[in-house]
Amino acid sequence: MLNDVNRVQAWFSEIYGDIALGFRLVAVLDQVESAFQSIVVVDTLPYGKILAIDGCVMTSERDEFVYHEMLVHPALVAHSNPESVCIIGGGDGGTAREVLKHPDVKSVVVAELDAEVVRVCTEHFPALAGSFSNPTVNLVIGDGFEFLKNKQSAFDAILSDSIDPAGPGEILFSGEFFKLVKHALRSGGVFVTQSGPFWNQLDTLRTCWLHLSEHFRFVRCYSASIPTYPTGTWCFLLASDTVDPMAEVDPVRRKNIAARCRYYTEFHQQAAFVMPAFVKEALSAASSSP
Ligand code: SPD
Repeated sequence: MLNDVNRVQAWFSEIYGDIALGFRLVAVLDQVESAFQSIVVVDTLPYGKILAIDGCVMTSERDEFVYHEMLVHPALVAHSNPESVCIIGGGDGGTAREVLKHPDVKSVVVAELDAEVVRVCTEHFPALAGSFSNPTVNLVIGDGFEFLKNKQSAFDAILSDSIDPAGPGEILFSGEFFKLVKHALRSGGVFVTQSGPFWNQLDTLRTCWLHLSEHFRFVRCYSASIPTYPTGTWCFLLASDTVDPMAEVDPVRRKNIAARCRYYTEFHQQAAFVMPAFVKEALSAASSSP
């Protein structure tokens, strides 16, 4: 039974289709209408500060490490020498922070659409946005799709740290975008994109899989447990012509990175890629095995 205190407590909720994911609210810390989207920072009891864009949770202080480690490390550990890395989106800085853990990396460019995201994260999420002050990181404010248009064989790894596939984020899940990615990658390069939950976005996952399979020899799906994202299980797609992340990946590289992580372990290089049978089946129409 609810007591009076519980009755007046407020919640921050993400509405995701027919699902609502709620967090007990402590305070609203920031609210901005940028030229592109609505940006909110709230403080919550279970996950500390949360950044939400257009009502969707992007990151939280307490579980951000899962998403950022898992977007970056399976690909960069598998690549034998990732010197030049491009992040599309990534305006909170968390992905760049993880990329910088790789000693081979000589340059990181972050192409973020919205300067307001960077400003808000610099103020409220210094543990993430602090990466922008590293001299290896070059922050470019502009459209990621346009940014990649002029790039030919420029990067060893491209990481799409996007918002959900709606509004300004939609194009980052298109076949057109994946074609640009292919041209912008050096030979031996690797691409990763966040690709939503398999429970509610299996169609998006499958469509991205099929598009990527048109351009890359290996397309692999993996997942991570992210409690602040709808359904709690989030997928990623990794694509490359030469890098199979599940093949013999140097155990020393795996261990060295795992030693600096809180979620990624050397075993995730295999285990994270084990997908449930129904997801495997949904992806099986594509050209390489899920
Ligand atoms: N539904 C949320 C998906 C958000 C993925 N990108 C988050 C950006 C964090 N760097």
